[in-house]
Amino acid sequence: MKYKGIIFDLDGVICSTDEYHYQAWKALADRLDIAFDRNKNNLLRGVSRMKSLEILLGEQGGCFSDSAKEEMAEEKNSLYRRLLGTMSPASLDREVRITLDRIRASGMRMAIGSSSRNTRYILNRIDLEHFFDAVADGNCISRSKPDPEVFLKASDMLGLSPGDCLVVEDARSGVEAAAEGGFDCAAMGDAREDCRAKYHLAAFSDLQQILLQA
Ligand code: B16
Ligand code: MG
Repeated sequence: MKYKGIIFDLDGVICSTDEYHYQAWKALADRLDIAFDRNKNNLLRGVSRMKSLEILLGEQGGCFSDSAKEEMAEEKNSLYRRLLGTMSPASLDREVRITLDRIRASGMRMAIGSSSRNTRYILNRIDLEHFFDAVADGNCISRSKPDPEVFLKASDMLGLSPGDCLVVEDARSGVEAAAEGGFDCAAMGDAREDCRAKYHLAAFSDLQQILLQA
C-alpha cells in the first residue's frame, strides 16, 4: 500500500460538529446584529476560534478590544460545548464507524489532525478517545490551518513522513495545509471542488478503495 498512515480532520470529517459551530456562531452574530449565514460559516472551517471570530466580525472587528473579543469567543465556545454535550456514541455515523474499523484492521497508522481545542472532548463524547494512534489538535499548535503545522505534528507523532500519509479534509484551508506540508489529500464536502486535493470523496467509505488501490 502506498500510504502507511492516514490523518483525519475532525469537524466535518469524522463527525458533524460543523453544524454545532454554525449554530453557536450564529447565536453570537444575532446578538451582535451581524449578518451570518452558512456560506460565511464555510469560511470558518478548519480555521482557529479567534481567527473565525475575526472573520465573523469583519470590518466591525476594529470596534472591540482584545478582551471583549476573548469574551465573545468564550461565549461562543460555551454554547458550542453545550451542543457537544448532546453527542453520544450514537452520533457517530455508522458508515464512518465501519470504515474506521476496516482501515484499522488493515494495519494502517491512524491520527487526528484538527484545529479544534475541543478535540479530546468530542472524541470522548463519541467514544473514540482511545481509537487513534495519535491526536494532534488546536492545543498543540501555534498556527492553525492553512498552515501545515497540525498535520506535520500528527505525522511526526505517527513516526511517518508526510509522503507516507494521506490527509482527509472537508475544508479548503485544510486541503491547502495538506498540500503545503507535502501530504496527499482526500477531500469531502465543499473541499471536493479544490483541485489541490488528489482524491475527491463522494462518500466516507470511498477511502477503503483509495487506500487499497493507491
Ligand atoms: P474550537 P477541524 C476546526 O476543526 C473547525 O473546522 C473550525 O470551524 C473551528 O473554528 C476550529 O476547529 C477551532 O475549534 O473552537 O473547538 O477550538 O475542522 O480542524 O477539525
Ligand atoms: Mg473540518
